[in-house]
Amino acid sequence: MLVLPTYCEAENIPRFLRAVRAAVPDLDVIVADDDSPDGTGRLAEELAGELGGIDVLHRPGKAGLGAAYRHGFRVALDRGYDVVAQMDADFSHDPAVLPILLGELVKGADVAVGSRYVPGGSAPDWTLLRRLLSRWGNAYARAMLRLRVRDATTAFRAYRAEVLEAIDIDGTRANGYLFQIETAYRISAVGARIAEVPITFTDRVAGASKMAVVRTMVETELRVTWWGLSLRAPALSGRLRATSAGRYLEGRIRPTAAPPGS
Ligand SMILES: Nc1nc2c(ncn2[C@@H]2O[C@H](COP(=O)(O)OP(=O)(O)OP(=O)(O)O)[C@@H](O)[C@H]2O)c(=O)[nH]1
Ligand SMILES: [Mg+2]
Repeated sequence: MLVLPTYCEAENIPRFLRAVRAAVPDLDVIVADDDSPDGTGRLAEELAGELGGIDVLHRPGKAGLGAAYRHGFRVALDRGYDVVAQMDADFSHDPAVLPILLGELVKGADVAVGSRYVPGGSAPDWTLLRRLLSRWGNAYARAMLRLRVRDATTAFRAYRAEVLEAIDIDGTRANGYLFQIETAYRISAVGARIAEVPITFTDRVAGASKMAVVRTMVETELRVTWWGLSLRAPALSGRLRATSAGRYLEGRIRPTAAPPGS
Protein backbone atom coordinates (compact mmCIF):
# COMPACT_ATOMS: atom_id res chain seq x y z
CA MET A 1 0.00 0.00 0.00
CA LEU A 2 1.28 3.45 -0.94
CA VAL A 3 0.07 6.50 1.03
CA LEU A 4 0.13 9.81 -0.84
CA PRO A 5 -0.70 13.02 1.02
CA THR A 6 -1.97 15.68 -1.35
CA TYR A 7 -2.72 19.35 -1.10
CA CYS A 8 -3.32 21.19 -4.36
CA GLU A 9 -1.74 18.65 -6.66
CA ALA A 10 -4.39 18.83 -9.41
CA GLU A 11 -1.71 19.47 -12.00
CA ASN A 12 0.23 16.38 -10.94
CA ILE A 13 -2.13 13.78 -9.52
CA PRO A 14 -3.57 12.18 -12.69
CA ARG A 15 -0.21 11.66 -14.31
CA PHE A 16 1.34 10.73 -11.00
CA LEU A 17 -1.16 7.97 -10.23
CA ARG A 18 -0.68 6.55 -13.72
CA ALA A 19 3.11 6.61 -13.24
CA VAL A 20 2.78 4.74 -9.92
CA ARG A 21 0.55 2.15 -11.53
CA ALA A 22 3.03 1.73 -14.38
CA ALA A 23 5.96 1.37 -11.95
CA VAL A 24 4.30 -1.18 -9.64
CA PRO A 25 1.06 -2.45 -11.17
CA ASP A 26 -0.17 -4.33 -8.10
CA LEU A 27 0.50 -1.57 -5.56
CA ASP A 28 -2.68 -0.25 -3.94
CA VAL A 29 -2.80 3.46 -3.19
CA ILE A 30 -4.41 5.70 -0.57
CA VAL A 31 -4.59 9.38 -1.47
CA ALA A 32 -4.98 11.44 1.70
CA ASP A 33 -6.31 14.76 0.44
CA ASP A 34 -6.95 17.74 2.69
CA ASP A 35 -9.93 19.08 0.76
CA SER A 36 -7.65 20.75 -1.80
CA PRO A 37 -9.44 23.77 -3.24
CA ASP A 38 -8.07 22.95 -6.69
CA GLY A 39 -10.10 19.72 -6.87
CA THR A 40 -7.24 17.23 -6.35
CA GLY A 41 -9.58 14.96 -4.37
CA ARG A 42 -12.15 14.84 -7.15
CA LEU A 43 -9.49 14.14 -9.77
CA ALA A 44 -8.07 11.35 -7.61
CA GLU A 45 -11.58 9.83 -7.42
CA GLU A 46 -11.83 9.90 -11.20
CA LEU A 47 -8.52 8.10 -11.51
CA ALA A 48 -9.60 5.63 -8.83
CA GLY A 49 -12.65 4.79 -10.94
CA GLU A 50 -10.51 4.33 -14.01
CA LEU A 51 -7.47 2.51 -12.59
CA GLY A 52 -8.90 0.67 -9.55
CA GLY A 53 -6.91 -0.10 -6.39
CA ILE A 54 -6.97 3.55 -5.33
CA ASP A 55 -8.82 4.92 -2.30
CA VAL A 56 -9.22 8.59 -1.54
CA LEU A 57 -9.45 9.84 2.04
CA HIS A 58 -11.28 13.14 1.92
CA ARG A 59 -10.00 14.97 4.94
CA PRO A 60 -11.86 18.08 6.11
CA GLY A 61 -9.15 20.70 5.58
CA LYS A 62 -5.44 21.42 5.50
CA ALA A 63 -3.97 19.87 8.63
CA GLY A 64 -0.37 19.21 7.57
CA LEU A 65 1.24 16.28 5.87
CA GLY A 66 2.11 14.52 9.13
CA ALA A 67 -1.56 14.32 10.06
CA ALA A 68 -2.42 13.08 6.57
CA TYR A 69 0.27 10.38 6.80
CA ARG A 70 -0.90 9.24 10.24
CA HIS A 71 -4.42 8.89 8.89
CA GLY A 72 -3.35 7.06 5.72
CA PHE A 73 -0.95 4.76 7.58
CA ARG A 74 -3.63 3.82 10.12
CA VAL A 75 -6.10 2.93 7.37
CA ALA A 76 -3.44 0.83 5.60
CA LEU A 77 -2.49 -0.97 8.84
CA ASP A 78 -6.11 -1.64 9.77
CA ARG A 79 -6.63 -3.17 6.35
CA GLY A 80 -3.80 -5.59 7.05
CA TYR A 81 -1.22 -4.55 4.45
CA ASP A 82 2.26 -5.97 5.16
CA VAL A 83 4.10 -3.07 3.58
CA VAL A 84 3.26 0.63 3.67
CA ALA A 85 5.12 3.09 1.44
CA GLN A 86 5.02 6.88 1.30
CA MET A 87 6.13 9.53 -1.18
CA ASP A 88 5.39 13.06 -2.39
CA ALA A 89 2.80 13.29 -5.15
CA ASP A 90 4.54 16.11 -7.02
CA PHE A 91 7.15 14.09 -8.95
CA SER A 92 9.97 15.13 -6.63
CA HIS A 93 10.22 11.39 -6.04
CA ASP A 94 10.47 9.20 -9.10
CA PRO A 95 7.85 6.42 -9.10
CA ALA A 96 10.36 4.27 -10.99
CA VAL A 97 12.35 3.96 -7.74
CA LEU A 98 9.40 2.38 -5.88
CA PRO A 99 10.28 -1.18 -6.98
CA ILE A 100 13.81 -0.67 -5.63
CA LEU A 101 12.55 0.45 -2.20
CA LEU A 102 10.07 -2.40 -2.04
CA GLY A 103 12.83 -4.79 -3.16
CA GLU A 104 14.94 -3.78 -0.15
CA LEU A 105 12.16 -4.98 2.15
CA VAL A 106 12.04 -8.29 0.29
CA LYS A 107 15.81 -8.55 0.87
CA GLY A 108 15.29 -8.17 4.62
CA ALA A 109 15.18 -4.48 5.51
CA ASP A 110 12.47 -3.25 7.90
CA VAL A 111 12.51 0.20 6.38
CA ALA A 112 13.85 1.38 3.02
CA VAL A 113 14.43 5.09 2.48
CA GLY A 114 15.17 7.02 -0.69
CA SER A 115 18.22 9.05 0.27
CA ARG A 116 19.89 12.14 -1.13
CA TYR A 117 22.84 11.70 1.20
CA VAL A 118 24.35 8.38 0.22
CA PRO A 119 26.71 7.99 -2.76
CA GLY A 120 24.69 8.40 -5.93
CA GLY A 121 21.96 10.46 -4.26
CA SER A 122 21.42 14.17 -4.97
CA ALA A 123 19.09 17.17 -5.08
CA PRO A 124 20.39 18.87 -8.24
CA ASP A 125 17.64 21.51 -8.58
CA TRP A 126 18.25 23.03 -5.17
CA THR A 127 20.19 26.22 -4.67
CA LEU A 128 23.47 25.91 -2.84
CA LEU A 129 21.87 27.56 0.21
CA ARG A 130 18.99 25.11 0.38
CA ARG A 131 21.39 22.22 -0.11
CA LEU A 132 23.60 23.44 2.72
CA LEU A 133 20.63 24.00 5.01
CA SER A 134 19.28 20.53 4.36
CA ARG A 135 22.71 18.93 4.78
CA TRP A 136 23.34 20.80 7.98
CA GLY A 137 19.86 20.06 9.35
CA ASN A 138 20.34 16.40 8.63
CA ALA A 139 23.80 16.25 10.18
CA TYR A 140 22.51 18.05 13.28
CA ALA A 141 19.50 15.77 13.67
CA ARG A 142 21.68 12.73 13.10
CA ALA A 143 24.08 13.72 15.86
CA MET A 144 21.43 14.94 18.31
CA LEU A 145 19.12 11.97 17.91
CA ARG A 146 21.68 9.25 17.17
CA LEU A 147 19.93 8.56 13.89
CA ARG A 148 20.97 5.58 11.86
CA VAL A 149 19.85 7.12 8.62
CA ARG A 150 21.69 9.76 6.57
CA ASP A 151 18.64 11.37 5.02
CA ALA A 152 16.25 11.89 7.91
CA THR A 153 13.97 14.32 6.09
CA THR A 154 13.21 12.23 3.04
CA ALA A 155 9.53 11.42 2.56
CA PHE A 156 10.24 8.59 0.12
CA ARG A 157 10.10 5.42 2.21
CA ALA A 158 8.72 1.92 2.52
CA TYR A 159 8.02 0.34 5.90
CA ARG A 160 7.22 -3.13 7.05
CA ALA A 161 3.85 -2.80 8.77
CA GLU A 162 5.20 -4.20 12.07
CA VAL A 163 7.68 -1.35 12.24
CA LEU A 164 4.98 1.30 12.00
CA GLU A 165 3.20 -0.42 14.90
CA ALA A 166 6.47 -0.83 16.83
CA ILE A 167 7.24 2.89 16.63
CA ASP A 168 3.68 3.78 17.70
CA ILE A 169 3.00 5.74 14.55
CA ASP A 170 -0.33 6.95 15.99
CA GLY A 171 1.58 8.52 18.86
CA THR A 172 3.69 10.77 16.63
CA ARG A 173 2.87 14.45 16.96
CA ALA A 174 4.57 16.36 14.17
CA ASN A 175 2.26 17.65 11.48
CA GLY A 176 4.65 19.31 9.06
CA TYR A 177 8.00 18.36 7.58
CA LEU A 178 9.24 17.43 11.04
CA PHE A 179 7.14 14.28 10.75
CA GLN A 180 9.91 12.66 8.71
CA ILE A 181 12.51 13.35 11.40
CA GLU A 182 10.18 12.17 14.14
CA THR A 183 9.70 8.84 12.37
CA ALA A 184 13.43 8.60 11.51
CA TYR A 185 14.15 9.05 15.22
CA ARG A 186 11.68 6.36 16.19
CA ILE A 187 12.86 3.78 13.64
CA SER A 188 16.44 4.41 14.75
CA ALA A 189 15.50 4.03 18.41
CA VAL A 190 13.73 0.68 17.96
CA GLY A 191 16.71 -0.74 16.06
CA ALA A 192 14.91 -1.27 12.75
CA ARG A 193 17.06 -2.55 9.88
CA ILE A 194 17.25 0.46 7.58
CA ALA A 195 18.32 0.35 3.92
CA GLU A 196 19.20 3.60 2.16
CA VAL A 197 18.76 3.74 -1.58
CA PRO A 198 20.24 6.70 -3.52
CA ILE A 199 17.67 8.96 -5.16
CA THR A 200 17.75 12.11 -7.24
CA PHE A 201 15.31 14.52 -5.63
CA THR A 202 13.99 16.84 -8.32
CA ASP A 203 11.91 19.96 -7.82
CA ARG A 204 8.18 19.57 -8.26
CA VAL A 205 7.11 19.42 -11.91
CA ALA A 206 4.02 21.59 -11.47
CA GLY A 207 2.18 23.47 -8.74
CA ALA A 208 3.44 25.69 -5.96
CA SER A 209 5.74 24.75 -3.11
CA LYS A 210 4.06 24.78 0.30
CA MET A 211 7.26 24.99 2.24
CA ALA A 212 8.27 28.10 4.18
CA VAL A 213 11.96 27.23 4.31
CA VAL A 214 13.28 29.48 7.08
CA ARG A 215 10.34 29.01 9.43
CA THR A 216 10.45 25.28 8.84
CA MET A 217 14.18 25.17 9.59
CA VAL A 218 13.87 27.10 12.85
CA GLU A 219 10.95 25.00 14.09
CA THR A 220 12.72 21.83 13.09
CA GLU A 221 15.97 22.66 14.87
CA LEU A 222 14.10 23.65 18.02
CA ARG A 223 12.25 20.36 18.14
CA VAL A 224 15.33 18.31 17.29
CA THR A 225 17.21 20.07 20.08
CA TRP A 226 14.36 19.34 22.46
CA TRP A 227 14.21 15.65 21.55
CA GLY A 228 17.99 15.44 21.84
CA LEU A 229 17.77 16.97 25.32
CA SER A 230 15.00 14.54 26.29
CA LEU A 231 17.22 11.68 25.12
CA ARG A 232 20.29 12.83 27.03
CA ALA A 233 18.85 14.53 30.10
CA PRO A 234 15.40 13.07 30.76
CA ALA A 235 15.17 14.56 34.25
CA LEU A 236 15.83 18.08 33.01
CA SER A 237 13.45 17.81 30.07
CA GLY A 238 10.84 16.30 32.39
CA ARG A 239 11.01 19.43 34.54
CA LEU A 240 10.86 21.69 31.49
CA ARG A 241 7.83 19.81 30.20
CA ALA A 242 5.79 21.38 33.00
CA THR A 243 6.42 24.86 31.57
CA SER A 244 4.63 26.34 28.59
CA ALA A 245 7.88 26.48 26.62
CA GLY A 246 8.31 22.78 27.31
CA ARG A 247 4.75 22.01 26.25
CA TYR A 248 5.34 23.91 23.03
CA LEU A 249 8.57 22.05 22.36
CA GLU A 250 6.82 18.80 23.10
CA GLY A 251 4.28 19.63 20.41
CA ARG A 252 1.38 19.78 22.86
CA ILE A 253 0.55 23.40 22.18
CA ARG A 254 0.72 25.04 18.80
CA PRO A 255 2.02 28.53 18.06
CA THR A 256 -0.84 31.01 17.63
CA ALA A 257 -0.90 30.94 13.83
CA ALA A 258 -0.43 27.57 12.13
CA PRO A 259 2.72 27.86 10.02
CA PRO A 260 2.25 27.39 6.30
CA GLY A 261 3.00 23.85 5.27
CA SER A 262 2.57 22.55 8.80
N1 LIG B 1 -2.85 16.05 2.83
C1 LIG B 1 -1.89 16.99 2.85
N2 LIG B 1 -0.85 16.91 2.00
C2 LIG B 1 0.09 17.89 2.04
C3 LIG B 1 0.03 18.98 2.93
N3 LIG B 1 1.12 19.75 2.73
C4 LIG B 1 1.82 19.17 1.74
N4 LIG B 1 1.19 18.04 1.31
C5 LIG B 1 1.63 17.09 0.28
O1 LIG B 1 2.81 16.49 0.77
C6 LIG B 1 3.70 16.22 -0.29
C7 LIG B 1 5.03 16.91 0.00
O2 LIG B 1 4.90 18.29 0.35
P1 LIG B 1 5.29 19.38 -0.66
O3 LIG B 1 4.13 20.30 -0.67
O4 LIG B 1 5.70 18.71 -1.92
O5 LIG B 1 6.43 20.17 -0.29
P2 LIG B 1 6.68 21.27 -1.37
O6 LIG B 1 5.70 22.33 -1.17
O7 LIG B 1 6.69 20.65 -2.74
O8 LIG B 1 8.02 21.76 -1.00
P3 LIG B 1 9.19 21.44 -1.94
O9 LIG B 1 8.90 20.19 -2.69
O10 LIG B 1 10.33 21.28 -1.01
O11 LIG B 1 9.22 22.62 -2.82
C8 LIG B 1 3.00 16.68 -1.57
O12 LIG B 1 2.39 15.57 -2.16
C9 LIG B 1 1.98 17.69 -1.07
O13 LIG B 1 0.84 17.77 -1.87
C10 LIG B 1 -1.09 19.03 3.84
O14 LIG B 1 -1.24 19.93 4.67
N5 LIG B 1 -1.99 18.02 3.76
MG1 LIG C 1 7.58 18.70 -2.91
